[in-house]
Amino acid sequence: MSAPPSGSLEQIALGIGTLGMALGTLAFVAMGSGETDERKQEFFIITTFIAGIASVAYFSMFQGFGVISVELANGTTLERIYWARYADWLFTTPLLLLDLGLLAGADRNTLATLVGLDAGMIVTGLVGALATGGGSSLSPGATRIAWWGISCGFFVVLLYYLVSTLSNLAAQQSGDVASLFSTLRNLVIVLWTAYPIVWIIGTEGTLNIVGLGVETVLFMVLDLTAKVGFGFILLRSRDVLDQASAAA
Ligand code: RET
Repeated sequence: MSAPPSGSLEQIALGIGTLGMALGTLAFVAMGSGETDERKQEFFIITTFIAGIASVAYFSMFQGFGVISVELANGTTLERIYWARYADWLFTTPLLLLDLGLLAGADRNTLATLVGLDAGMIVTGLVGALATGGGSSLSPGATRIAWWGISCGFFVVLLYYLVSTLSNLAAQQSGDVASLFSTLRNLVIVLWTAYPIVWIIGTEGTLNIVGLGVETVLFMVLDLTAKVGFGFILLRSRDVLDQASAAA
């Protein structure tokens, strides 16, 4: 627990994030309310939870909960590290992959592999965000960057699964499903790749090329697009979801 966000840019970004996620959640509830097909309901339920979890995470960060100061072994203090992001991502990124996996018609093993790689990526990213470098032969900065590298390792394998196994499965689906899958997969590849970049150039990576205000804005825009934008593209395509669930 810590003080509420100090800078106004940080505060505004977290406020917009909270509102955007809450509106997204309500919109997805409304879009799914008339749905009677159980298979199609899965997509609505998963996507609503993605936005719902993020609304709560953003509201907590907006209120100053979920942020911690990290004292590095060299005496520098990183005043505000938002650990709440990782709590959000730990649940929501596997759910996003579940949406994509169900669309592609993936089996349990493929889904479990994707979720496992994803959890590895988020948890090692969290370790990097909290690492002090104490007890390490590396400098604090290098220690944190090493964890970033490990997390990126999980991410690269995850991307490989998306473009190979999952894309091959999706290619066996109807033309509409395959094309919706590739739109969403490309969106995921581009947006998700931006996260490690923002992390490393922001406060977590200790490079401090961008300050916390700008970093918070960038994560907010990415989070809204990767969750609410992704959700709208997926859920507005009802007839395509019909075909996806008919094939499952
Ligand atoms: C971290 C740590 C550094 C290395 C890597 C990361 C990847 C994070 C990703 C997050 C995606 C979040 C999404 C949220 C949705 O709203 C954890 C920043 C590789 C890919 C999609």
